[in-house]
Amino acid sequence: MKVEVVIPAYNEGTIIKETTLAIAHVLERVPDLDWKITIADNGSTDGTKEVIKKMDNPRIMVYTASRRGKGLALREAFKQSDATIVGFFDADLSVDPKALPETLETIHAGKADVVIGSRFHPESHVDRGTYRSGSSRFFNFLARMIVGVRYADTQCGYKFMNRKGIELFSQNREDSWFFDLEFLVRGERQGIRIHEVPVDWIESRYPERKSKLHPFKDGVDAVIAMFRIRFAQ
Ligand SMILES: Nc1nc2c(ncn2[C@@H]2O[C@H](COP(=O)(O)OP(=O)(O)O)[C@@H](O)[C@H]2O)c(=O)[nH]1
Ligand SMILES: [Mg+2]
Repeated sequence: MKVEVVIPAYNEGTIIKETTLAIAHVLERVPDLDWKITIADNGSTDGTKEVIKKMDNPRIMVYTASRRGKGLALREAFKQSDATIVGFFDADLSVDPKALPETLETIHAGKADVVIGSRFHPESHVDRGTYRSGSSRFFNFLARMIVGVRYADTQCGYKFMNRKGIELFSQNREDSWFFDLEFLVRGERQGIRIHEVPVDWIESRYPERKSKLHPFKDGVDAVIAMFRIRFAQ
């Protein structure tokens, strides 16, 4: 099994090494796994790229995306991958990487084309403030109303897929935060098998770090994006 884990990273220089090592630690212990970790950066100015280069590990690389945007960086990084399973993991390590072996096995065994983490799964353990948790529930409620998506948690920073999922991802057009929603809607329409799995989630594993999300601006953009996605072909 050839696996590539992509970490989208914009100015994550202070935490990227620790996150990468934590994921590598889990991957190293999966038997018969040919793994690689790619940091998908685009224009970080805080030395994110240099931190990774200094690690000097042939399994850990940097991909430099052409423009800003988490969705765009992931789409470009996935496109250049030749792995059989590709996925992403947010740089703040909110999802505990111990979920990885089972996720990979589910896809490898052909039980799903795409596995996505859900913070609303009954078996998930979630450490998250009331405000973030409430706004996330509201986002998912609106997504169900406006776009008609049926997944409980479209935005969790943990999604893995086989080549069918990778092909689906390449059809994405949302470059920013809402690429996940577009991906899932398209997947539902095309009959891709998407499984939601529980995750252990700690919102602030790195207490010093601030979210890159701007609650008001990104909230307004979210509603606009939902309509754009609903009416996109
Ligand atoms: N490459 C890239 N990554 C980004 C960009 N914006 C956000 N990210 C990454 O997306 C992930 C999620 O960001 P985060 O601030 O944790 O968002 P939150 O979990 O919704 O608060 C992190 O790994 C960020 O570094 C971007 O423009 N480019
Ligand atoms: Mg986060």
